[in-house]
Amino acid sequence: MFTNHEEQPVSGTAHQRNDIPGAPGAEPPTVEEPTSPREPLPPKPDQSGPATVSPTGQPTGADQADVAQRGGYLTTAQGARLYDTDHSLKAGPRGPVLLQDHHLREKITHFDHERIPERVVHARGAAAHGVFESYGTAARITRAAFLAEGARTPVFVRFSTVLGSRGSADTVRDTRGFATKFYTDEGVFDLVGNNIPVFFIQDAIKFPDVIHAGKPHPDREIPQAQSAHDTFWDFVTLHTEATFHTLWNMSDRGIPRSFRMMEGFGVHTFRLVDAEGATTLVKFHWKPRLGVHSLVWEEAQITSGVDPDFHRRDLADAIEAGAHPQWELGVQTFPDNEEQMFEGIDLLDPTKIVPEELAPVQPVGLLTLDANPSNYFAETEQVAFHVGNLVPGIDVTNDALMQGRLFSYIDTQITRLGGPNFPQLPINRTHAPVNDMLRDGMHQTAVHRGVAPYRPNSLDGGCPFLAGAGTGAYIEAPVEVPAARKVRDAAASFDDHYSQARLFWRSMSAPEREHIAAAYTFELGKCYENAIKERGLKVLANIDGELCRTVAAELGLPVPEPTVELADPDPSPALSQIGKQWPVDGRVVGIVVTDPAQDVSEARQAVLAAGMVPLVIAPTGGEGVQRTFATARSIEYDALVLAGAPQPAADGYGARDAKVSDDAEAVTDIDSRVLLLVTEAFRHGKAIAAYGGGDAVLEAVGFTSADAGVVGAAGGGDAVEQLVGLLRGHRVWDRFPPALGG
Ligand code: HDD
Repeated sequence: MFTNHEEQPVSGTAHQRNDIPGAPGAEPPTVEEPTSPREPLPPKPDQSGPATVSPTGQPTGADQADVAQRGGYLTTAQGARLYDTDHSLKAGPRGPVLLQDHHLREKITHFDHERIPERVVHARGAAAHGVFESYGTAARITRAAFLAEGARTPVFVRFSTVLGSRGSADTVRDTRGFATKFYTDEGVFDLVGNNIPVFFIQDAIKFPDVIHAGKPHPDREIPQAQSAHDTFWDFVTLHTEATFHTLWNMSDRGIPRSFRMMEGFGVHTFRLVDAEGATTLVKFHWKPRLGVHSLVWEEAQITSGVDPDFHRRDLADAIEAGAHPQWELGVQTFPDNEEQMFEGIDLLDPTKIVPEELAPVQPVGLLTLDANPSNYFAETEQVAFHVGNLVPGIDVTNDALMQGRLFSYIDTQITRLGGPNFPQLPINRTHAPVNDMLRDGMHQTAVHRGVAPYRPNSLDGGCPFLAGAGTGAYIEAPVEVPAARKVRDAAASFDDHYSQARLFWRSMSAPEREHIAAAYTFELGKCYENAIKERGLKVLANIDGELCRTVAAELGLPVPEPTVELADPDPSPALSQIGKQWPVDGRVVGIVVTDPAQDVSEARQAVLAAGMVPLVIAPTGGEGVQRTFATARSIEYDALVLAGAPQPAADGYGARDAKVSDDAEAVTDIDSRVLLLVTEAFRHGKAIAAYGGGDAVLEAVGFTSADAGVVGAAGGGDAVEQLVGLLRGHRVWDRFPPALGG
């Protein structure tokens, strides 16, 4: 049998390239799109990269827009115009491909090298551009120019998970990275923090070990992006300094609702230096304007399958919609005394917090993320953070974790970004003039002038000269180092691995405690080795007896005795996420209609007026419909409006087909996907409002307006008004059973 293609005439003349545009005999294009070549639109203001100065501080003369995607015609990398990019150059249409096809070779060779190694940790991330506006309140303790009153500094922020590969899911249980690059006039300052204020380990020398334990097992490379496996729990139960960080991971902080709703922490204690050289120790905090909110575990798991890009999409959508996320930067301040302790807490131990009730967080500026990256690879993937990127007025301390980081970040980029010139990549370029004596190397893009990259010299006019304190030099704080013997050891205070974990537990509300116990039960329950589960319970016994008993009962294992004396520290209310009221900006409200043509403009307008996002969910697509019963899943919505009486279910989606309920009488007529949507939303503590017959759906699954967070409404506007009140508390917490000390 012949294919259509084989039936085509294959005579030489017919196949001479007379389809080359403009060639003699060329046919006019038969398709309407694309139209004639035209200049592409200029980049949007938010899409231009950071200022393009060369590493010598000179304008490069080649703005990014000048070298990428310019002009209407396709070209080679060398700028030669192309007439075809879909066919290899062959000896006849059915003949072998010719080695001389330079376009083919250029195209495939470049493609073969498109990927770079992913980050060894924090591989999966999303980022945004923004601006940091300083209040000036930190100016009394630091000379950093970007913290002076009214200073505005461009920033780039990358959020990430730690353990998963680049292609893993967003909503896994993990620590989140929160790394901020401030392009200050005095050089780049990077605040490379996390959404958890403490770390697993106290000394950087253990970092490879904790990461080897957390990453997938080396034999089968499973599980991906999970801590629920033997090697992770083996490590954190043998290195009990990890207890506090692990407790944060098992709490709701390990599954944030959104990057926009996470706190950020610099973790280490930093040293700020004022204009006179006086020093203050500080811990940095980012406080989200929208509050700190989390998913519930089942929601996080479903999301990993339904929308693995959930956090990435949420951040980009919010920024595109103009709902620019904001955080206040704040500092806790401590006197820089010889002990570097505050109220008995060792400030050099990165596994310890200082409760906010002891040292309030003082706001020093506002971060607003207002522009999405134009190109994921160029910006989000190639951005290189480094704890050692400091500016005058901000210095490091002797925290052994921080000290190791000062080496690691610059080193890792050599492998990841292919050489030492990664600071020249557009996203990494400082906005301050650069005048270094670093030369050559892979991917050098600067054309350095002069002959004397050394100093002093007599050939390049003596340049460059050294700056001093009066001319903006970065001068390390002249801190005394007490006489000491070289040791591989840590201070005795580093041995306390439990008291702050207990403080955290005691600060949690009842539903938060229940979630923590469930998380330990799940994670330890996923381990194969009983010895690891038993060791995990021993750690829990040293945090709280009730927590330990609850998890032990679920695991079917005996309850161990604590090995330390359990003190009763005062709770720190600031650690709990529940009980406050927050803005509802950017929250997503699903409006379920039973007919795509149904008018829900009142409800939509009310949602928009409240600064939230309405998504209309209908049985099928249609004008004004954003989701259908086939594409909607509860995890996407913070609240639901059931607008209108249900219609008979489509074939195959009756509740009986889906086994939603045994009560076939009541539910056979309603689409099982809607019933699933509502039952999941209810189980996840989401507010639900019904009007215009929508309460029939509630009845079918056994809910009424007597249930917490379920409201009957007079119409769309009323429904949304009631939902807003409920959404301010994030979830309907009364639906979660009071447990564990509640
Ligand atoms: Fe790290 C990346 C945060 C300890 C070594 N780290 C990385 C990122 C964040 C953090 C947010 C992603 C940056 C980005 O978006 O590109 N890391 C932390 C925090 C720590 C910490 C808050 C403890 C307080 N890290 C830490 C130690 C070491 C590293 C102790 C090594 C000794 N971290 C790295 C790294 C990474 C990294 C291997 C991977 C990719 C990169 O640096 O650029 O160098």
